[in-house]
Formats: sequence, structure tokens, C-alpha cells
Amino acid sequence: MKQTLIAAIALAGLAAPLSALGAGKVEVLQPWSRPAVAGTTGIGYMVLANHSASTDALEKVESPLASRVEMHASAMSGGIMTMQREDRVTVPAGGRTVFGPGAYHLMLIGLTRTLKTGDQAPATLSFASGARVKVMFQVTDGRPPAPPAGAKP
Ligand SMILES: [Cu+2]
Repeated sequence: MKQTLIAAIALAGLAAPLSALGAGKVEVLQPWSRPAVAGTTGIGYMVLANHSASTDALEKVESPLASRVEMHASAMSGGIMTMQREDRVTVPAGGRTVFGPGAYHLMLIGLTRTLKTGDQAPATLSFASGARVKVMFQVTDGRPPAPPAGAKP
């Protein structure tokens, strides 16, 4: 009986630090988008920063403003920029994955309304860890936002 109790206390003590390193440690930095007309495809850019000790992956994106959202990777092929749909985009442990022009990007297909400069486009990101993160893409005038003060390039 006494041994069981000690084991239970030991497990309880372990549970907290383990879960602190678990799900929900990907931070979304500077989500932004470009103006786009209703019915066309909008874009989503951001930086995913993984603060955990384990690799995570973005697996699904949904937005109430698009009929569906796809993850794409851009690549140069024979001097032509091509893009390819991805089922998941990895975010390395302690690392960052950049969604930006010429790189990974989100495509908001079938916009239900026009996105104008100053608008916000909501979306929910679902990760392999089980984390779900709500983001607001800030619609710029088309240019990337300035990096936050003190940020490393
Ligand atoms: Cu694309």
C-alpha cells in the first residue's frame, strides 16, 4: 500500500513537466495576407516557431472565409516557379518554418469575401501534436510587414 502511494506521487510529479514539453508549443508569428477578390484564391504567410523539444507538423488549416485551405511549397524548376500541395509541413524541435513569398504558403481557395488592406482573415491551424492554434492573417497592401523591432533577420 505504501509503495503504491509513493509510485502515484512520483507519477504525478512527472506528469507536469512532461506535458509542459508536449502539445501546443508552436507559436505563430506575423501572419499576413494580400488583398484578394471574393471567389478567387487568397494567400497566407507566417512563421511557425516550435518552442518544444519535439518535432511538430502543420497538418490542416481551416478558415471560415475560404471553401478550403491548402498548404503549398514553392520551388524553382527549370527557371519557372512552380508550386506543389503538401499534406503536412514539419516544424523542427526548437526551430522555425517560414511561410513566405517563394516558400511555403497557404492558399485560401474560394474566398467567401473580398480581402482588403487592413482586413483580418481568421484561420485555425491543426498540428500533429494535437494543438489547434487560431490565427488572424493581417491583410497588408501587398507588401510583407516590417519585422518586429529587435527581430533577427
Ligand atoms: Cu500555392
